[in-house]
Amino acid sequence: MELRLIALPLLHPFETSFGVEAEKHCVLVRLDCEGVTGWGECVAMNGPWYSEETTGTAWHILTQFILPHVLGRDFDSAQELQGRLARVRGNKMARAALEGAFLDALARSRDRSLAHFLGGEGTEIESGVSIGIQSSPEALVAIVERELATGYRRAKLKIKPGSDIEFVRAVRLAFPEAQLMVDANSAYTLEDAEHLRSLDVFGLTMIEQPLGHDDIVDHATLSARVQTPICLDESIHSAQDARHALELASCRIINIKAGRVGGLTEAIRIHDICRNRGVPVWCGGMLETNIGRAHNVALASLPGFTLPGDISASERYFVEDIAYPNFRVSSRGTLAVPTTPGTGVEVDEQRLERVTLRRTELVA
Ligand code: OSB
Ligand code: MG
Repeated sequence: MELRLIALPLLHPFETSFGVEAEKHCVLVRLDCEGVTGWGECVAMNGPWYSEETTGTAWHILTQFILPHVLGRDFDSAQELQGRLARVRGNKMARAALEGAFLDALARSRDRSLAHFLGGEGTEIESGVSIGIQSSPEALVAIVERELATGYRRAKLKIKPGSDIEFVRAVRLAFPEAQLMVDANSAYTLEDAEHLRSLDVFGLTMIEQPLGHDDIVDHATLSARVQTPICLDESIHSAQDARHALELASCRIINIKAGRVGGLTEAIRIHDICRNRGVPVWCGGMLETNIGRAHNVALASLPGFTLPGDISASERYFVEDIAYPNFRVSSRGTLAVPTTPGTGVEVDEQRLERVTLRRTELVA
């Protein structure tokens, strides 16, 4: 087992209601098992702004509590692996990184693509873009124009108080027919319900996570007060959370991120719950490298992912990635699902070495 902390400069700084990211830091897990290698990417960021996990906490939990507990053992399924980790509370992103590496290795050992291994059916996925907060509505319109011209199926606009209604209005006026949505990353409270209701006139597909990062009660109240469907991201950490949110009518759509919910297995459980209830889901993103992006593409190939995901072409994110081939967007706004074994991407060891800040190895 190998753990690496890497730093990759982003092509463009990414601004959300919780801050600006200029450089992507993440922890990567490599598992060498019986002749195959699997890679997993931890989506925890540098600071605890999206969730409480960070690259530092993930490193700590993986090296102290997760990896030593599974090192040298045999597992035939991700369920068995997760069973071994049942004692570990929370730390979903750390846990998901290991499960991702394990599933990549397992799919490779069976000579199957990760997508097929997970039950994916599609040969391509619908791709959307997530656009950070810009300095002016005009600047935002210019970026949306470029992205839609590339072919992306929908544009997600990051919003926060002071950078919301006028920005959305400008984009909607410029692109009357485009599939648009917004993501507030918990920047509002229930007191802003009337304000958020003024978004209803723009025909947005959804408002993502307007209220508290851990809330599902106020979201239910808000959901009843606005016409635009509410989508939850930050608040959903498990299949149980998803079930609770749907029972309370806190949301009508769920953004699924394997990292946020403890791995692909739990992500698929949420997919299944939503599919049974006719609730649409889509695959979120966390500015992943091609390793995490490939895991997302595999997940998004499952049949319940009926809305375009935040899985865009590799070249939107980094000057140079650490795994290849890059994901490219077709003129129809889709990404091809790899058919080669595992995730379908291979790590460029030299490139990886150059961006590594920290490395450790555990040998059975
Ligand atoms: O809320 O969906 C989010 C990136 C980092 C943290 C949280 C979020 C995001 C994105 C980016 O929206 C999606 C992408 O990877 O392109
Ligand atoms: Mg979000």
